[in-house]
Amino acid sequence: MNAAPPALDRSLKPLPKAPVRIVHLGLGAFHRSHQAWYTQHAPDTAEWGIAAFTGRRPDAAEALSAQDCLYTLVERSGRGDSFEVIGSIVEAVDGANIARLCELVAAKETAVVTLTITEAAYGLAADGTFDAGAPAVADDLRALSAAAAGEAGVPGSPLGRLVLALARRMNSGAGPVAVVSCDNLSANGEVARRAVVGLASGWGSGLAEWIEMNVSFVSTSVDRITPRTTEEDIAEVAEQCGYRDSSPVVAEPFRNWVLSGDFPAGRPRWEEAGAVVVDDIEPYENRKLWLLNGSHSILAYAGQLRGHSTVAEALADSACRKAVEDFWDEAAHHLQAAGLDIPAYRQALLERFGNARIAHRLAQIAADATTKLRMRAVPVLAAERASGRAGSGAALMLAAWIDYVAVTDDFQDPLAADIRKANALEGGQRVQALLRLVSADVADDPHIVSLVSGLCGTFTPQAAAPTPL
Ligand code: CS2
Repeated sequence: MNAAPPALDRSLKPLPKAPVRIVHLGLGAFHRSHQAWYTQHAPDTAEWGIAAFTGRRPDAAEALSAQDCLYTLVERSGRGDSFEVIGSIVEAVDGANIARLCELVAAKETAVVTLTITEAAYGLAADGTFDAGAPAVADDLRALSAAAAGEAGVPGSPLGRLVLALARRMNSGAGPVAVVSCDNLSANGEVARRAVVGLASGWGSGLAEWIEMNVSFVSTSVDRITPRTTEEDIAEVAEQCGYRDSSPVVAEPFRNWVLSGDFPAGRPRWEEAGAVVVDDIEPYENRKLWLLNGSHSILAYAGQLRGHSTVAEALADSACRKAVEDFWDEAAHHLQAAGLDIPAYRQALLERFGNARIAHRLAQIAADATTKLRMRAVPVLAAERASGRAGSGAALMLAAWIDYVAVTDDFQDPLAADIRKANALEGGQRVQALLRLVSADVADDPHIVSLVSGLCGTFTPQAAAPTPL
């Protein structure tokens, strides 16, 4: 019998441990395939270590800590896999360890706080504003005001925790810092600012003002398809690399990072690893959110309705592919800025989505629809209607979601209870109530409600195998 391979640690891969200068909230696969990769590949990587905090559970931090915070990035192309050990995360911490978060954010050496906390964690109302009345936000506002008064108060959300930590930074005199949202939201820096400043009102005593003066909120567009790691991936790393890694991460070879904003306390030279720094991020953000994420949402709902479970399978179904291409045609009308090269971007997406070696689960993409559709379908629909066209491609994305929630109860969404309530209604009323959870403007337009109602039923479950193109 073969002996088990040794566990991955720094004796196997002697990567230097850089000092913590970046604090990250949301230690998940995407952070590890994206920002940690860019930090490792920056020329000044030896000066920039990341302390990454988990969200709800400690598991990922425990697993990573047990192997010196090293892990394998499996870059999976259509032709094969390549393996690289990433060492830019130097500390992995349970998100509930608020004392450590405060200590690190309050330290002078910390210059950057990055976020991958999911779109749903920014406390946005359906109209895109910060929702102080949402239950989780209200709890955090109370916890922050208790903490400010010296009483026991521990915010539960990542941004609530960040605000507590920023209060410590204000008091420590460590000076300005950059907060960099890496979630798929348009104007994510501005959204993060609104949420953080909104929550800081719970603390009182000048924190919101200090944040306005000292915290730079950087907007970014982030891209790298990173499916959930499977047991097979773990076994493959053991076999190919000759060590045991409990936490490898699998990603496509493609990666992209566009950033816009100030870093008052410095940052790694990410641009030398391929990141792009721009003055106006909006065209890049829209290109990515509409063309990539929008078509992902179409494939997630239409694809599952037609019996598929991965992006590559759904794209190989001509009915799903047509819906994607129609939506892209619509979105392209509103992506006219110089240098966007939409035809090349679309072609690259077809190749990326078609990489069948990446098993990107549609069920994973289908989560948090109400927040995602607001960024992916609604702006294109609004722009199309403002240009005098129907916007059927974007409306079909909404219709596919509406059909999807009719046939499954197994969905994750911040508004899951409201979706279930709306689902109990019939016909046009049901469609309108569901649309209202995404956007009041959409739900209040009778033409859109009837357009979407008419498109419901487009994707019927298919009995046969996907139609080859
Ligand atoms: C996906 C994204 O789950 C989703 O909603 O659309 O995670 C997508 O894979 C990434 O944004 C790719 O960069």
